[in-house]
Amino acid sequence: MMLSKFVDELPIPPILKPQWKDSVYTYYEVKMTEFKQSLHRDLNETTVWGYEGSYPGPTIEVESGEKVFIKWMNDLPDKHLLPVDYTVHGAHKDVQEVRTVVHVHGACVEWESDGYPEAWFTKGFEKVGPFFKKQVYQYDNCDRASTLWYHDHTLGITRLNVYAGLAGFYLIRDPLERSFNLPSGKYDVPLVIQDKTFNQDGSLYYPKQPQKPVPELETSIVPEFFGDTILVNGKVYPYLNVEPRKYRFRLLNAANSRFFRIKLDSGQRMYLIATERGLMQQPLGVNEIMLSPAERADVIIDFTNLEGKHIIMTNDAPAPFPSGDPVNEHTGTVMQFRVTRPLANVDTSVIPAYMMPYPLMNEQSASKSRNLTFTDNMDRYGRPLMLLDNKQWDDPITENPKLGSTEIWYLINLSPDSHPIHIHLIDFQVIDRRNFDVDRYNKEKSIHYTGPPLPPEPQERGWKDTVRADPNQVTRIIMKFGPFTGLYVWHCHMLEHEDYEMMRPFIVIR
Ligand SMILES: [Cu+2]
Repeated sequence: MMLSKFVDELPIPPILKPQWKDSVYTYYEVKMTEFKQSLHRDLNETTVWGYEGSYPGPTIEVESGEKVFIKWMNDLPDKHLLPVDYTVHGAHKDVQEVRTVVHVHGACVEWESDGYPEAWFTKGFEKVGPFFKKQVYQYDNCDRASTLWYHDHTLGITRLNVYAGLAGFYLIRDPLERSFNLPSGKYDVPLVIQDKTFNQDGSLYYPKQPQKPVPELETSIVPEFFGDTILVNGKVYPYLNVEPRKYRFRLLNAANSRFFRIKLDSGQRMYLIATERGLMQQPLGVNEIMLSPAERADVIIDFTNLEGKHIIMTNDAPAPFPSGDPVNEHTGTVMQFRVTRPLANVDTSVIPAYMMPYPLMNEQSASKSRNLTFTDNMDRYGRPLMLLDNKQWDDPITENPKLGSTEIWYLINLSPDSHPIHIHLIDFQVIDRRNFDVDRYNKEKSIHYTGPPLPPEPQERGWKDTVRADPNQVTRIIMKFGPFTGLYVWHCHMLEHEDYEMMRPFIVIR
């Protein structure tokens, strides 16, 4: 379906209001429901799932260190909006079809409140998963100012729940960030970028069958899902009227599997100020920004002296990345900025010269290194099955870092696709990437490098929680485990991979 571009204004998700807030703690209630929402002028209203009646969900804004309690509630119908695949772990015929659990991506949080995939709950908490511990989650927000997001994380149906609309922003602010006089208020705009495909009637399309259908089963797991239409903040190719001044945009890739490589067609630079988990040492002028699923980047775009100009944000990342199909005019377009608003006030915001130190973690401080492979296998129906360390979700836990210890993980990608790897609880630094001999690894189970270590890309020189592990490379990351012990997960953030075994539990032990 061809939908006109730039005919709907960019929606800005509302800021969630707490039920209670005092100097000790803040309490929110968030209900998940099904409703209809207009995603494009020429499209019938689309049935979606959202939080508090909004897709994307309302933005949760907290202060670093604020004690926040959230009661996430499921008030969704009993029947899933999208085709559930009963052959996938956690989604078998004998469990309720509509299950939810919420993970705040990037949160430093106790494990009982992290949204463990088997801590799911149904409508009214009638049924709960085997790892469900509590109804009200507690967030200590021990992180620095950063752009986090919340989304569904239920075992075996995350791809469907997120695609249906269950995602929103969770922003942490702090005094240091405020001290820089960055563009703020209405000039600080979150942009969640996703891809979807629509049926003629405006409903969401998600493939029901893989290429080789399984006659006795209704299946929907596909190697990756790529939509043919791009949405920002839940609108198809929106436009935003801007003033001739600086804006801060928080870019989030919340697509199921699509990577975005973002550019502006004006050729102008964007000033990257923050990676996923905080401000960078100094802003970095870039012409493009690579965002694999779940990665974020905070940028300042300066529209000063561009009165009357229309600027298009574009994407040119192949799907699957890096060697899949090139984009077309639809998947290569994201949104438009129109510099049409008069300047309301003199723009006193700044692009700071220096923000905060980024001390590199010392490799010698690591007490353990782990070799973790990503492999491409096949299931009994002939469908691709990607595994981490050749293990499935239900295999015994093998990653058991000690509280307070530092580890280096060697992400050894033996598959042809790039995989965005996310580790819960902690933030990490990318040490390097290095080409290696995949065939030799498969034979000898040892790494033989074929090139020098490549430093992380400039846009990756900051605290992160999701990293692109490219094919034929070993990507090394370093992190310190804490401040909580308990059961967490690490996984590929391509949701079709995550839902089909490319996820593993890990436990932080004392
Ligand atoms: Cu993957």
